[in-house]
Amino acid sequence: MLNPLYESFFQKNHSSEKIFLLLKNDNKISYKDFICLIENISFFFKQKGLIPGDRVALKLKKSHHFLAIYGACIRNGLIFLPLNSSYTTDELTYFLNDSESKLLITDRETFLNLKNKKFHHFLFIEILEPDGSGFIKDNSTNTVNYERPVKRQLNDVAAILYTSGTTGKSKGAMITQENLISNAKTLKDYWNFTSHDNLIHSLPIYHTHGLFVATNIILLSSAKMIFLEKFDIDELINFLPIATVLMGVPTYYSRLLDSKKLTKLLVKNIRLFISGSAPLTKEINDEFFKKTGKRILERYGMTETNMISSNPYYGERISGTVGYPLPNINVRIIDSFSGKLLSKGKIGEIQVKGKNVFKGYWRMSDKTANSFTKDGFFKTEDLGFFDKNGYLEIVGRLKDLIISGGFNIYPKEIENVINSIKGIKESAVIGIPHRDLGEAVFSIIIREKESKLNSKKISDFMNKKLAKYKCPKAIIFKDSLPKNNLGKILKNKLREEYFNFFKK
Ligand code: MLC
Ligand code: AMP
Repeated sequence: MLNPLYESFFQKNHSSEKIFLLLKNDNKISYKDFICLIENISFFFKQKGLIPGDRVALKLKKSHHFLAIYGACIRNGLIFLPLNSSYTTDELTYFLNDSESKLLITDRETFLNLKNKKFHHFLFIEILEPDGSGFIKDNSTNTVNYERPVKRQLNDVAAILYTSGTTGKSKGAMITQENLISNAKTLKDYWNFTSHDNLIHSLPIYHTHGLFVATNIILLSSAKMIFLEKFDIDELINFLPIATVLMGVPTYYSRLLDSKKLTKLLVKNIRLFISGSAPLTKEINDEFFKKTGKRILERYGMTETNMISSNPYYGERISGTVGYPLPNINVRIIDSFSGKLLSKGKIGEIQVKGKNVFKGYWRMSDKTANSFTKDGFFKTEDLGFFDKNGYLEIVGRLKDLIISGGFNIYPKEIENVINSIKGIKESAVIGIPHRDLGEAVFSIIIREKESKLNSKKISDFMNKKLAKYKCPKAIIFKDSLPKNNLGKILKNKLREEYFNFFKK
């Protein structure tokens, strides 16, 4: 194949009149029109002088243009680099510098905010307005793009997705063509997707879940998506009767359960409810089953590995577990101290090997080396065990990570920002249970003696520096933090102390 990923996901739908996306106000986009848009953008990239391997960053609201830019990057061998649309200018500057992106496609406001920022390299910025006007329309030609897709190997990097890290510095996970093709094929078969499916898509598309899991499976199956700008419970409920599959984070299901409109009749056409990105509690899964008669299928994945395990489509779905390792993916449980392989029932680190596992972290060879074992397994830093029937259960994390509504937040990054405020002595950021978000960010702050800082001032500062979802949902002031003999903050103790804070 000339360009395996492009051919598998996009080229195959080239002349299909079938609907790919159902948008707001009953607007529809066929596969044919979608591919035509990709070809236009691909032509523009070529004219701009972008060459294979160049990084193309995107900070945009969700739209079909976003997906077409993904396709055009794959077509031209460019590395697709989607970024959270709520990142602040400081966060964005880090990603653009670190990745040495050649092109950023963004909205007008971000363009203006970046005007006086310094970059380590030459960066083009193109504006794309929410209605699609901007560089695509300005440069669109009605001529057909006769250039063939750029030749790519399976091992070539197709995308870089940034994931935060324990040190507070984000790492770019390099995802290859093979990672994406192998995982989408596996999931399509495992979850029984066909061209008749109609997926409700209300996830963000800058993360593995909404972009690779949802979109790639639909493209591969030549199926349809009800493509919603964001998660909105009323909109979702309106579309449930005409959809066949819903993919979401646990918050979707807890919010659905809160709605009086959730009935067996409403979801009668849905053949599959999938949950992932964060733990789905047994209570939510069981309550959902009771109310709808449908058992949510929980699966487990990571940016670095795509999807790792899933409850079965046909067999029994066990709530509280993330199912079996997917076909051709090797999953093992290792004792993190001795490095020994553990048997069923024993808790240890989940390690993964297979075509789904990423190539490494962008320009961080030490971090990459530390993330793999000598025999090539990726260390997830998630803790779990296999039960007696071979179902994987996740019980905790070795990494100091908070998962809030499916977004990953590393406390260190938040603490660094809090501690940089004049008048703050130290701080601890923890995740505590929250019914809607699963976990919520919570900060405990120690001020300098004379400091007059209040929580409003601290919040205002943080909102300028960090994307909103990372900012603490509550700030508490204390005189001191509990520490061990080595001076390390005892976060477990704090988690215990504030466990019920959001339940009040
Ligand atoms: C929004 N806010 C959040 C938040 N989402 N705060 C904490 N955690 C979150 N997840 C904040 C906003 O900044 C805003 O702040 C306020 O909450 C309301 O914003 P909103 O846009 O109205 O939020 P809402 O619609 O309620 O969003 C909740 C959500 C959303 C759960 C629908 O967060 C979401 O779509 N999550 C999905 C994340 C995801 O796709 N993860 C996949 C990662 S890939 P303020 O202060 O302005 O009120 C991965 C691998 C794998 O993990 O296995 O899949
Ligand atoms: P990310 O780095 O955003 O890709 O998030 C990956 C992390 O999300 C994993 O390492 C897990 O900790 C967590 N995760 C994903 N799916 C699940 C799940 N079904 N249950 C529990 N944790 C999950």
